[in-house]
Amino acid sequence: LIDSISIYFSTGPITWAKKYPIAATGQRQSPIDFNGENCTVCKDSSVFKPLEAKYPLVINQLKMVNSGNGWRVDIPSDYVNDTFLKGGPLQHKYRLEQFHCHWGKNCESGSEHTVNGKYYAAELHFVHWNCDLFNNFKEAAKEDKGLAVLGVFLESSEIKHEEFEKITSMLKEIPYKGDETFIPRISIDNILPKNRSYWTYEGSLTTPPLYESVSWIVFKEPIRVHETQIDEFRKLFHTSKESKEPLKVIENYRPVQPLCGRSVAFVEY
Ligand code: 1SD
Ligand code: ZN
Repeated sequence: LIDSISIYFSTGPITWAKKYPIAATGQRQSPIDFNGENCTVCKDSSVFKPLEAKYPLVINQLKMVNSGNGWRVDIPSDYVNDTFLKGGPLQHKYRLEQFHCHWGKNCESGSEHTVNGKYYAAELHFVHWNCDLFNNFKEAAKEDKGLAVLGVFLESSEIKHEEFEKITSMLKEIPYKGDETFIPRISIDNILPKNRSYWTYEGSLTTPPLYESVSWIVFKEPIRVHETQIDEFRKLFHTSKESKEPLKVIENYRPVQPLCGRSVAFVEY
């Protein structure tokens, strides 16, 4: 079946090094594995200040697009100033730009970061840019300390995640690349895990141009969503409506990259 060929082999990670040499030569590429050997545990606030993430209570009319590599939700400009991520490993204040997701061909893999070599079914990325040093996301995206991405693992379960359903129920409206729709009303806080323990390290974008500009903060506690909610992701097309060779986004995660001597902190709450 032509529509079930993974984009991994057509436009995915194994094809990147040719056009983006940093994929092979970079010293701070993402994602990575988190494990007992490479993490320093910080149990108190002596190393970092508390992490503070603030999002509007509810956001109305959030635009969601099929980017061709998955779905992406853009934060409307009138809400951007009501968002911030600061503290923890961050020396500056960051604003939320968008969030998106990575997944696999089944729930056995799909997350980008792994824990002791184990994959979660999917991984959400909340992409923030440094508003102390830069004027906008685009400027910040290529610079050291430019971006902070908050990662949230998705674990497949038997229970439907009600808030997350506000996203998954709208995916049928954006089957093809370039399609757009609006999520009527959502609360970002309700799709974040309760426990705020996290791993943090200095890394990169996980997709081209793979800029080494990201301070990663990945929550340890996954959110639990129903398997059928993740199934909806795999119905999205990588191609536009007009394409004669339709392909679906059934796998859009990058495999783990070498640590290259970087330190990883695990901050426990
Ligand atoms: O994969 C996303 C990519 O789609 C884009 O959103 C980029 C930000 O410019 O971020 C990467 S990622 O590193 O957050 N996966
Ligand atoms: Zn991502």
